[in-house]
Amino acid sequence: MISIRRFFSSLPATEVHQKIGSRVFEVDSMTNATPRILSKLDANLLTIPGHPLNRIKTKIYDYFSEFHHQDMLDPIVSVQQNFDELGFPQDHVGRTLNDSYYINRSWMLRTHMTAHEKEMIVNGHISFLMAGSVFRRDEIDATHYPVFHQLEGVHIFKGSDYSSSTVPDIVEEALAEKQPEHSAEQVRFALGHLQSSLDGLLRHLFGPTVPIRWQSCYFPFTQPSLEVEVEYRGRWVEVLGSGLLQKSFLQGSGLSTDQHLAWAFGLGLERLAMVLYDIPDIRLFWSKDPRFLSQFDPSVKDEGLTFKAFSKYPHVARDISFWVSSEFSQNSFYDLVRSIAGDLVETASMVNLYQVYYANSL
Ligand code: FA5
Ligand code: MG
Repeated sequence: MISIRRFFSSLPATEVHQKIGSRVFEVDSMTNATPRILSKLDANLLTIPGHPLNRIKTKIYDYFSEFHHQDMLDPIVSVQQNFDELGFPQDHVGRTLNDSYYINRSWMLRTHMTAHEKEMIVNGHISFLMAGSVFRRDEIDATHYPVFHQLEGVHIFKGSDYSSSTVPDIVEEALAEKQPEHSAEQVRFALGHLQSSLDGLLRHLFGPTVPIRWQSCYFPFTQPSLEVEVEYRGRWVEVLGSGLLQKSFLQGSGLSTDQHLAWAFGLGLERLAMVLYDIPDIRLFWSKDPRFLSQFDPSVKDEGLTFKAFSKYPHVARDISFWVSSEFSQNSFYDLVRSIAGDLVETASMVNLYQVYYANSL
């Protein structure tokens, strides 16, 4: 980030603009995106071959092979795109400076990939996926990081698509939430299609027997809205939000009145990767440590791949040699380590034993 000061020396030299990438933005009272957060804009973890997020993204693209996909959308969006056109009420907590990163009062770092749905639909896409980084001001712990990645999917039905179909079990209570413009049959059909697509995706990722739980929830831009949890190694993890897009949103995106049935979902890629590869801390996705990167090298096969924990302290390699007397044993060495470094040393082990004999020729 480079600050540009006013050219006119008569004005105070306060920073009124900032340059981000090739764009210059005005700074105002809403600006709260820090240089550290802005430095993450170019990270592009999704494009690193072998990285766990890249692996999951690719599996999802493979599963929805008919869908157009896009993962190079600019993470700086307008407040209009991120909130207004999706029907977020003015007092929604997501809009606050406490929760979101603003470039200024008009521009922000997207908080979800849904911000791009309208531009994709306006550009004529009917079935599409979008993956990218999203930004939320949040607490600091092993499951929260201010930048994470979402993959969003949208499918718009054509008028003829829902005349006849087999309908799997759907969340019955969601039917009661239907939009007035939709008939009960349309909602059954579209929710059935959504649920079977996502159940299929989760089985594709986690195996055919993974327990999946659907429940009603709320998003301003979908109705009914549903979220999904999967149980993996004994715990339920919320992996995605979904629903039928609001008719008003679809029409605002330039669709005709008979194209008012569409589903959408947005899932958290870190959540899926943490579960699938047994990665215990969300910060590891940003690691440049060779002990992480080597485990997710593109040459490492995906089948059965799980993360092997390593010390949170960086690896330090030192070759030390010294003379010892014949009374010195392996445990004498460990005691020496303990008395000098205390608990800072996590493990010490013998990797090699050389016995050196000296012939006394004198
Ligand atoms: C959304 O962001 C909606 N835009 C999703 C959506 C899209 C709904 C289309 C309907 C239609 P939510 O805030 O719940 O919803 O986030 C979606 C997913 O992102 C969550 O299910 C979770 O997997 C992931 N996620 C949310 N917050 C975090 C976080 N702090 N850290 C990691 N992953 C997160
Ligand atoms: Mg949620």
